[in-house]
Amino acid sequence: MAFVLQRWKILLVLNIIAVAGFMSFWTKCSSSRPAIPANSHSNVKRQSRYNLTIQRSSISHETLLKRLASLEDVVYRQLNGLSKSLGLIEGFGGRGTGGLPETLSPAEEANAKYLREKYGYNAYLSNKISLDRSIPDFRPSKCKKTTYPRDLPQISLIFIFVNEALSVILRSVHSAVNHTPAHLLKEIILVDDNSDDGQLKAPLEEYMSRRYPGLVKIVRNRKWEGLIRARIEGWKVATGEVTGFFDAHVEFTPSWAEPVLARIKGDRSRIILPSIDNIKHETFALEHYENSGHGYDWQLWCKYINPPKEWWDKGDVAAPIRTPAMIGCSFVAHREYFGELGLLDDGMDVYGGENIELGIRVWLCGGSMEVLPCSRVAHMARMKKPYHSDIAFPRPTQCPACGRSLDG
Ligand SMILES: [Mn+2]
Repeated sequence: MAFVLQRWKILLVLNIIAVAGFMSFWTKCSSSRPAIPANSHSNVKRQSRYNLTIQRSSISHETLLKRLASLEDVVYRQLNGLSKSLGLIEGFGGRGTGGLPETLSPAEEANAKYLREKYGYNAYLSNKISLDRSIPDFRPSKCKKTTYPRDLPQISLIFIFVNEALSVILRSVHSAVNHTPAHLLKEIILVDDNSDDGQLKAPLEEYMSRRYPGLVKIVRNRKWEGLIRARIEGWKVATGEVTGFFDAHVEFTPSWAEPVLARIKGDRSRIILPSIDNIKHETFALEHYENSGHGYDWQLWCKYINPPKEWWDKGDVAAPIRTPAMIGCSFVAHREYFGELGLLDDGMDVYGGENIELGIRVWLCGGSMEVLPCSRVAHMARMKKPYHSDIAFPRPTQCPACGRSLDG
């Protein structure tokens, strides 16, 4: 009997709690919009506080809508691609994936001629290849097993261009972002050396501000400066501890940045050159170049050179290769150290001289220059360059770093 009484007591208490809870919920709901008489002072204060709450709630509502809109934008970009409005393609897969050769259909070929002559490469095909396509990983196998510390200096990537095809510039930027760890990528700087192509003005700016908000700076030269001074203009606005200089017709590969930044962290006076592979200008196929340094002949033409015997004797094909010269389409230097070296000679108008001049400068100043087989960047050698119709003129004949003539 006592047991049954106890059960009843428990049930009664539970019922009272449930009813009390329901009543308090009902009271709260019905008082959510209280009727307040207007002529009481304290009630006016209460009313204004109430209005403020309403206002606050409306602001947060707006913020919420903005966030939803931006989320919608992200989803739109993922599904349709921001580049679609430019007639370009984002995402993985599609034509030219894996760096395989691609060709145009006869119908496409009819439209390709004009762009090929304008840019010195098959720009029509470039527009049909995804900005995010993959390319082969040509690193020696040892590099793929190497690990690097997370704590490396940040890099500013500087791309220079004049009247380059938009899809080629965007692919350079996409592959840089895709293959550089986010915590190491300080910014991307695009230096426009006074292009007259309308696509490289507002459409480029709008794309970058929406696709990579806050990451990309665009520098516009008011007159044609040439690629040396264009690189220097990019360096002036860079804020990363390290600066990387690239043509805007390159594609990066996985883990290209870590070995470079680790070597510069070890010694800031090293100028580092990723190994270069070739993007064929007609098919956009990738061509593997063997490990090599950079030298030059008596006419000061830069050329690939086989690494010295002692390098091969060490039996480590992943080791850095010390090199007397460089290739200007892709080099990385500690930002402040590069300034201390005197940057590049701003008296040079066309390409080629810097490859030799900076090599002489850095070796004379106690630094060094090396190629890294573990860092690979693919570069497209164009059929023609926009800088001068005759690239043999004018050739560099002076070496300011040495204070003497180089024309022998
Ligand atoms: Mn180039």
